[in-house]
Amino acid sequence: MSGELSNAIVELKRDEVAAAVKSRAEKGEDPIQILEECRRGMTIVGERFQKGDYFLAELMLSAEIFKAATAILEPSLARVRPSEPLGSVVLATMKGDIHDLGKNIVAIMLKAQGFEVHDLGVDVAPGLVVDKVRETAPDFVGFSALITTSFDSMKQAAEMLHEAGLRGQFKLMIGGGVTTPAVRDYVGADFQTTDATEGVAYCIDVMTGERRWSAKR
Ligand code: B12
Repeated sequence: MSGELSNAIVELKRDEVAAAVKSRAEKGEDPIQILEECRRGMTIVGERFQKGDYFLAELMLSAEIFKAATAILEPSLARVRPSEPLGSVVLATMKGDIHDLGKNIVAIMLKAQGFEVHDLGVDVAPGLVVDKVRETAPDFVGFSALITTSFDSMKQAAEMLHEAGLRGQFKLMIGGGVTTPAVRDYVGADFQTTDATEGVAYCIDVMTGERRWSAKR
């Protein structure tokens, strides 16, 4: 069973992916596990693109297939929704980067856990983040990065937030396929992950006062 869904993504079998995701979700399988299999398929699509076996058209088709899978899973991902907001998060994919599939999953999962999410979208100028932080005083700012050229805009935003005297008021987290602990340090972020579940757990831990993540770093 495992691997079949990833392969169907890699082979760009739109209907097969949708049918498998739907049937597994209906059987009550963990939606995060299903998404993780889809994400693995997307990584292989990326490798094929890098090797020149796939072109932009295939990359775009894979994104559509993944988006449809997320839409099928959204109701089960968003099932838990406490009434009291647990905290708030400003999310963005920064200037130079238009990838948003991962960011959108993080947004769905954060909302499901009771966080208020201000999603600024993609290709976001650093100044817009500063404005939104000033306006909403969030507990977290999260940047999603899939392309290395956005590292500098994430860093610039962090520096601008520092200069505006706002940086001490929230935790800065970064995520997305190309991020690493070294990128976290370059940007000046507090936390980095390539796993939405870990990112959400970090936010919950910080809000509930458990700082076990800082011990892990
Ligand atoms: C789909 C895709 C596209 C789609 C994006 C559609 C969309 N709406 O997002 C399209 C076709 C538009 C695209 C365009 C391009 N792409 Co592209 N793309 C991909 C691909 C195949 C999958 C990315 C993806 O969505 N993965 C699935 C998601 C769910 O995974 P994820 O983002 O990592 O998210 C998970 C976690 O990381 C985490 N997470 C994500 N963000 C955050 C944020 C926070 C705060 C937290 C806590 C967690 C978190 O949560 C998610 C779930 O666990 C990757 C390959 C790869 N290895 O990833 C290439 C890839 C990212 N693309 C690449 C490139 C080169 C491009 C283009 C430049 C191609 C071109 N020549 O035009 C353009 C870029 C344009 C731009 N300026 O951004 C390269 C980047 C190389 C690099 N090192 O910089 C990659 C790696 C492919 C490759 N191997 O060459 N792409």
